Amino acid sequence: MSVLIHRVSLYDSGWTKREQPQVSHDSAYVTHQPVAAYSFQLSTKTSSWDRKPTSHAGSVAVCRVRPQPLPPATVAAGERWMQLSVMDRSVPNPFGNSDLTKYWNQRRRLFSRFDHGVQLDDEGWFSVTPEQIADHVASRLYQLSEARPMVVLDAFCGCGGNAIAFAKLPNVTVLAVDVDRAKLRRAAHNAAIYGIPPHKLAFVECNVLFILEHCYRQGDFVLDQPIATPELATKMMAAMPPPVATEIVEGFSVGGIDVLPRRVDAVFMDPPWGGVDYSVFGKNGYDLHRNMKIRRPLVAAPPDAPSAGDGLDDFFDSFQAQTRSKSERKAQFNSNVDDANCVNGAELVAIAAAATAQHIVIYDLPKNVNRTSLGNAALAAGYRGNCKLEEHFLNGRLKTVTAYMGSDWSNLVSDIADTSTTGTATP
Ligand code: MGP
Ligand code: SAH
Repeated sequence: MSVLIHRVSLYDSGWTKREQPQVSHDSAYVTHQPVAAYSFQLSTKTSSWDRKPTSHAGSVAVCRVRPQPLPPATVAAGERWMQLSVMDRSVPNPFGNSDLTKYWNQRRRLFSRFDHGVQLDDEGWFSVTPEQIADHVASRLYQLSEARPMVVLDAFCGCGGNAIAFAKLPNVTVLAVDVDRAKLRRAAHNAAIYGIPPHKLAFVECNVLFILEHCYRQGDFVLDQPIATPELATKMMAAMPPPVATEIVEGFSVGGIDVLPRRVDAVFMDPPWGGVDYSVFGKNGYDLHRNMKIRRPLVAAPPDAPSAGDGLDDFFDSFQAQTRSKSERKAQFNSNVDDANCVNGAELVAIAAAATAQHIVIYDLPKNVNRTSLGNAALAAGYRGNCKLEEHFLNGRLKTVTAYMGSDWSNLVSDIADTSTTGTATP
């Protein structure tokens, strides 16, 4: 098993010609075209965050022509170029939580249509995939699908960054799962802002491990099939989620597993990494086996047992005081998750691979994920050959990485050998 590292350079800040035709930012949105790139316009219109008028001249709206990372070497006479940044520090973070400021300042990087009323919660702020990266990952899936109609299961939808990017693609429909209904409602609201047609995206409130382990085998829906052994049947019944209500949010269905399609073609996973402290493990130090923990569905408690809640609130509240030392943060990382009732990031690969047709699994990971732990996870899941890992550099800075499994990528081997960037993951 080799992990082929591939650098992807994306830009959402850069240089643009000053006399670029200016299009009113409202019309920029009503086109509902996939947002392939950004440019910026100064706007003194209302900030959609609180719908109060803002006088900050630096408050910009987004979505036009791709800026260049550098101005051209030769500038024609009369041409004027200006530098644009997606960052906007001119409006103070309205949340009062200083840990959010870094994400607030890059809100239009997370969603170029942020000013149209995008909604995020605390975990959403630090977890959502920046739009440029989400769009890029979606375009890779599109290449894999060879433009055939496809159903993608977004296993950890959150507030919808990736689900929206997949749903922008023609011929792709998305089933977006999360344990947290409040996040799914936000995701539906955000999808409406991007003009996603409701028939392309459905939201399911469920622990995705139940769906991956019990509802799909090699891409086919099997929940209604006979179960091989009584033990498996007992396991399945214990993990079966309680029925949940279906509601329509801005045209999108948000409900339970009753809407699962007969087939899924690919699984996309952007799980919780354990919060913002993932960086304490240092470069290449985040081990999928040791450091990532995904909670299993709670097994139904006896009727008189005290309520355990969903157990997820404290788990995701990673905005803790940063006064802890690095070693304390390392020791406490994911320490509140019961190892006995979770799967780790390596096991998750195997579970997803077994559920999907052709084992197409796309896995968003922290930039410091240990490449060997990824290779070992892929090998243990039954993959052979190569796994591609794309490193997303946004304006030259590494943000996230994405692993693509289910294809051999042998066409990449010679390219990569040329540039000596191959990381080999041997079992
Ligand atoms: P970051 O490390 O918090 O920011 O997350 P950045 O800008 O790289 O920080 P810096 O201080 O090192 O410059 C970078 C990106 O990773 C976020 O925008 C999210 O897309 C993603 N991300 C971060 N976290 C903590 C999570 C997480 O727990 N789960 C998921 N799924 N994505 C995350
Ligand atoms: N890709 C998303 C961010 C995902 S963050 C975006 O771009 O917006 C990870 C999400 O996983 C969180 O919303 C969390 O509620 C959800 N989650 C955590 N454990 C889960 C589980 N076992 N099943 C389904 N969702 C889960």
